[in-house]
Amino acid sequence: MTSKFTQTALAIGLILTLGACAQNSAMSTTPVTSFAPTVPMKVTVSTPKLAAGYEKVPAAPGATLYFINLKNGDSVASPVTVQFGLSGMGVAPAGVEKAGTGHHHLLIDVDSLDVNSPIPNSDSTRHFGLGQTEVTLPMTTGKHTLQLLLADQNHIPHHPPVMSERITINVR
Ligand SMILES: [Cu+2]
Repeated sequence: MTSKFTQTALAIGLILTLGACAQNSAMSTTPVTSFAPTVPMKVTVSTPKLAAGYEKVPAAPGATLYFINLKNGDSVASPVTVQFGLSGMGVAPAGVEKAGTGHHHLLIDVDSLDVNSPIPNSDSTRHFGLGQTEVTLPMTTGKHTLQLLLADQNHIPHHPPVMSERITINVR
C-alpha cells in the first residue's frame, strides 16, 4: 500500500517535471502572452429563406471550415499567410452555382454579422471569389481576430452557416 502510494507520487512528480520542461522549451520560442479562447462572433439566427424570397444554399451536414496554418494565440509576422481548410464541401468561384460548394471569406476583427444577407465587401470582410484557398495579407501590429465564412455564388452564407472557429492572432 505504502509502496504503491510512493510509486504514484513519484510518477506524478515525473509528469509534472516533464510538463514543466515542455512548457519551458515552448516558452523560449513563443511570447509569454496567454490567450483565452476567442469570444465567438455574434451572428443572426440563420433562416433557410431570405425576406426577399431567396432560398439559401443548404450546407452539407458535417461541413467543416478551419484554419490550416494558424491557431488561436499564434504570434506571426506581417504579411500573414492564412490557409483556408474546408472538408465536407467544395470550393467554387463566385457566380458558379453548384450544389455543395461555396467560396471563402475572411473576416478580420468582425464582432457581429448578419448571415441572412450578402457578406459585405470590405477590408474586414474579404471575398475569395476566384476560388482561392489562401491569402497573404499585410496586417497591422497587435491582436486581430480571424474567422472564415463560406458563402454561395451570391455571397450569401449557407443554411446553416459554415464558419470556422474565431481565433485571435498577435501580429508582431
Ligand atoms: Cu463572396
